[in-house]
Amino acid sequence: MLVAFLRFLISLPYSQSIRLSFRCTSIPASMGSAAREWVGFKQFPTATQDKLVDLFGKLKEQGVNTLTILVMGKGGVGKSSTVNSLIGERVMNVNSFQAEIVRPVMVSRLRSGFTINIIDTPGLVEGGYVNYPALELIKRFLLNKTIDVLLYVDRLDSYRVDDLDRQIVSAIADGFGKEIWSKSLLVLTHAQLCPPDDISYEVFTSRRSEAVLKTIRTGACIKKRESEDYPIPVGLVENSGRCNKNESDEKVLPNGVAWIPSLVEEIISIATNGSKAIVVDQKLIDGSGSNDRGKLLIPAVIGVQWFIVELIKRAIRADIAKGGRSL
Ligand SMILES: Nc1nc2c(ncn2[C@@H]2O[C@H](COP(=O)(O)OP(=O)(O)OP(=O)(O)O)[C@@H](O)[C@H]2O)c(=O)[nH]1
Ligand SMILES: [Mg+2]
Repeated sequence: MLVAFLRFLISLPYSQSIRLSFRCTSIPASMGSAAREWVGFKQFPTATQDKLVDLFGKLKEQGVNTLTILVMGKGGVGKSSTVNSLIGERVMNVNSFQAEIVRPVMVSRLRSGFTINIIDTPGLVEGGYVNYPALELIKRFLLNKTIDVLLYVDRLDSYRVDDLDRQIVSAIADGFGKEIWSKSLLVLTHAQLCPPDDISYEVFTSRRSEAVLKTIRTGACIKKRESEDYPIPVGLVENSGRCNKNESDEKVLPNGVAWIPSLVEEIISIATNGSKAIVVDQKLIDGSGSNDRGKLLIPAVIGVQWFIVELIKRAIRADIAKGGRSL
């Protein structure tokens, strides 16, 4: 028992170093594809196209010709499906049963001088823990890019939030600075749902949204004043081909909202909300996130471990000496 405990203690710095070296492995960041003509745009119903032309036109009036959207969230929540829905093309593979992408992918589309970049990313949870290597990959991929909007994706039809959700939010804040949350939109997929018997769709969506938003505020340590200055909007999304449609053939939610133009409107309102876009430079990548701060604690942790091991060794030696004498 004692020997096993000693082994465990001695093994800690080793396992830690494995984890760090994995995190720091430099994998060349793909720069993503160059902007192609946005053919998927024409696949949207005319009513949606008209609304989008109007929205992008307003952006261009403000001198904004490019919009870069980062999509993050746990695995399987519908990140890639949402990218496909927004682009109107099946650009990302979607899989119900396993993780589909292992590194970030940027999709760029060009329409009438306006470029939309959407960066899809691997899920941020692996084996029940925050997937720090994935987060590191995402950061490196984003080097020299500017993020206008973060879509933080989760599911509307999950009923609970737990500590892992808070940890993910916290890891994003540590990795990119908590300011990234002032550029974020909470996207809840699977929004064509039937709520439990006793509550309406509106009440269900607002309760679920508030639960996730509260977790974001706690996880990213967002102060009340900050959350009032830059409230995080919520966008409801239904990616399924079975999504109901209105008379104009637009995909609509149970509350009647045509969600694609509505989501794009929210995205644009965040991009132009007055808070600074997130510039991912080398400083931010090398930055002093909590994990990097954690690295500074490693010598202290190793020191304490060494001290404990020495104490235990001495106790064992004393024990053996005592045992020897009693024989
Ligand atoms: N009904 C419904 N299914 C959805 C929705 N969004 C995604 N799905 C399904 O959920 C599964 C996972 O979707 P993905 O888009 O691959 O999820 P992801 O977050 O990209 O997953 P990873 O890349 O593995 O992290 C697929 O079977 C999708 O068809 C939605 O809004 N409604
Ligand atoms: Mg995906």
